[in-house]
Formats: sequence, C-alpha cells, structure tokens
Amino acid sequence: MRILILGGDGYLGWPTAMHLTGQGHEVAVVDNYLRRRLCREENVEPLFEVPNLHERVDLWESVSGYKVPVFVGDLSEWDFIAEVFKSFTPEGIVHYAEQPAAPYSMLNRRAATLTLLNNLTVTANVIFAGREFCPDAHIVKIGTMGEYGTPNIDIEEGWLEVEHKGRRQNFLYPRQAGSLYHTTKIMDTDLLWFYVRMWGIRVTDLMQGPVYGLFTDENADMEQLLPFFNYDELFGTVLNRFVVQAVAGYPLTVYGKGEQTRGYLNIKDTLNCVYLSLESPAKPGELRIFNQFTEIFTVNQLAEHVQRVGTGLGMNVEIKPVKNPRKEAEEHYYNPKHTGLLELGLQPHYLTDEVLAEMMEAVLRHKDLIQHGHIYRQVKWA
Ligand code: USQ
Repeated sequence: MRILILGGDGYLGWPTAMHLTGQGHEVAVVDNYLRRRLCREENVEPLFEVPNLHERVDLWESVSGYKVPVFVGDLSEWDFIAEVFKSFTPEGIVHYAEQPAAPYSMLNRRAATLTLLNNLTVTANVIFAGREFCPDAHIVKIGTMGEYGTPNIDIEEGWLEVEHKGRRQNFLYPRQAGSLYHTTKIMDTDLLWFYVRMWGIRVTDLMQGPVYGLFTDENADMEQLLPFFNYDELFGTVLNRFVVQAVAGYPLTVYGKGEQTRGYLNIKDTLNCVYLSLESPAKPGELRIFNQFTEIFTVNQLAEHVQRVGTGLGMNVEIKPVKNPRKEAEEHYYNPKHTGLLELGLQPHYLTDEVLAEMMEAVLRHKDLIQHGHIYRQVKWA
C-alpha cells in the first residue's frame, strides 16, 4: 500500500515510517519541523539530538534498504499539500501532523492560537486534498482519549446509544476535554465525521492514551534512529518524564493527589495499532473509532513502579507530590472500553520491570544532558 505519513518527523511519525516500510508498504513522510521549532523557542529541547528527516531516511536506507521520500513543508498551505497528494497519491494517510502537547497549548495566547490554527487547518486540508487527489484513500487520524475527559460513567469506544423519550440514536460519545490541545482533537473528529456523512470518506480515528518508550523493533540497534525524547513539562509525557527524573535524581513530579487515571501504551503498540488499522480499513462513509491504550494506571502507580525499578538499579528515587499546574480531576471514575484493536489482532507490550529498566538504562547514557530546569516550570492552566 502507498502510505503517506503526515508529521513523519515526530515522536510517533518517524518510528511509524520505519515500521510500515518494514512491513512491505511504500511510505513517504511529510513534516515542517514545527515540533523542533517550538521546543527550540521554549528552550525545552529533547534529551538527545535527533538527525533531520533527510539524514534519518538515509540512515534507514543504509540499514534496511528501504527508500522513504521526504516532503518538507507546511500542510496548512494548500499549494504544498496539493503538490504532495498529487505526486504521491496515497492509498492510506496517517495523520499525526498536529501540535501534540496539551501543556504547550495552555502556555499563552500565541501557543493556543497556533495549536488551533495548525491542527484544524491541517485536518481540513487533509480532507480536501484527499477528496481531490485520492478520494478512496483511508485516513488514519490520531485522536486522543482526552477527547472524552473523565466522565462519571463508562467510556465507550467512540459512540454512545442514547434512548430519549422512547426513541434511540447512536451519537459520538460525549466529549469534554481538559486542555485546548485536546479540544482541537474533538474539533478534528467533528470535521472528519461531517465529511464522512457528507462525502462518504473513510476514516479511522484512534483515541490514544499517553505513550511511553523509545525502542521499537526497527531502531533497537541504531541509536541515531531513536525518536525525540522530551522530558520537559511542555512536551514530555508523564512516564517518559518520570524515567528521566529517576535517572537525574530529581524527585518524581506527581501532580496533586496523583490519582489521575489514564490508559497508557508502549510506543511499539502505537505502531501496531496504526498498522492494523491500515490493513483492515474503514469502509467508505464510515468513521471507525478505536480506544488506543493497553493498560490503565494512576499517576501514583506509575511513580511507585518507576521508584521500585530505579531502586533496583541502584538509583535513589524520591516521589514528591507537587502543586498541580493543570486544572483536572485528581480523583475520578475511569472505565474506558478498549476491545476494537484487540479484536483486530493487537498483541500488547505491557509495562514490565524490564521495559522500565531498559528505558532507564538508555536515559542513563545521556544523563549528562538532562537539564533540571526543564522539568517543572509550572505552566498554569487556569
Ligand atoms: N502528570 C503528572 N506529573 C507530570 C506530568 C503529568 O502527575 O510530571 C499527570 C498529568 O497531570 C495527567 C497525567 O499525568 O493527569 C497524564 O499526563 P501526560 O502529560 O502524560 O499526558 P497529556 O498531557 O494528557 O497528553 C499526552 C500526549 C497527548 C495525548 C494524551 C493522551 O501529549 O498527545 O493525546 O497524552 S490522554 O492523556 O489520554 O488524553
């Protein structure tokens, strides 16, 4: 299959490109280096330097033999996206091309506007370019479990059947996000759902939980092929942050009560979920939604697990609850369904002591680069 990866430079985009070529697909990547630019502007560079896309593609070709064409440009510009879609004519489109960080979206007005404009304009352009140049292409969009928020009822997989005054109708499951970033993902889903109904496009929307990890089957032997690894408050996700904090001897930053509960997954499972979705695409006129995570943890459980494994490796790991910079429920009900991807064949990689130890050992090799000042800067959400 010809697969176009939008956001192919990112934490998930680049590993996905390698994984899909390894599965025999023809892959091209597109990126405008927005994530790199924002990290530089906010002085929160990832743990180690990562080669640019052209360099990564050359390295990957040298070890695998696969050639991945690169398009560098801004997908919110119509002329650019039209050119890319016209020349590559994808059958599958993996859409990661968004400002991906909730804390960044809450930083200030400029960051909020950038997140809104980028995420919505790119999603709209993907829909329009798909319609014009490859109307049968299947769009696999990365959404987020954060679209649902933390309601006091079970979270279904995308849809909820509502009975009202004796009549029934299936609706998108009610959404109420906790950050502007998550709100743009709700708006993306609404846009996609509108054009699924209007034009019969085919879409899989993956409601993903926080991802952790560095290693995939494709990069394990070559450090230069590793993805970005952010550990700062703006772009780092919680488990990656805790691993770096443990290695740095920085007390683990549990926000508030630490009973915030989310569904997590290993980066290897993200790649498989995208692969499985592409292999059995949504039908024309279908918005298919999967909840994409494999295990549920509280922040306290993650911190205790990191502390136990770190201590076993001879580290001195303290847990120190800090004032929560976010506005979120710190104790809540959480019971989301997640059977769709398992039914498609997902075989989860769970968070074992070995997985955590492997991450800690990798971070240990870069310990000197950890900037303590990047870890907790208290971007207030409200
Ligand atoms: N948290 C801490 N301490 C920290 C960092 C985070 O207690 O040092 C807490 C947060 O308050 C939150 C939970 O850990 O309750 C998860 O935070 P996170 O930063 O790992 O995840 P989040 O900001 O929600 O966003 C991440 C990704 C985003 C994805 C989302 C899935 O950046 O792209 O959409 O995870 S979800 O959280 O399910 O919405």
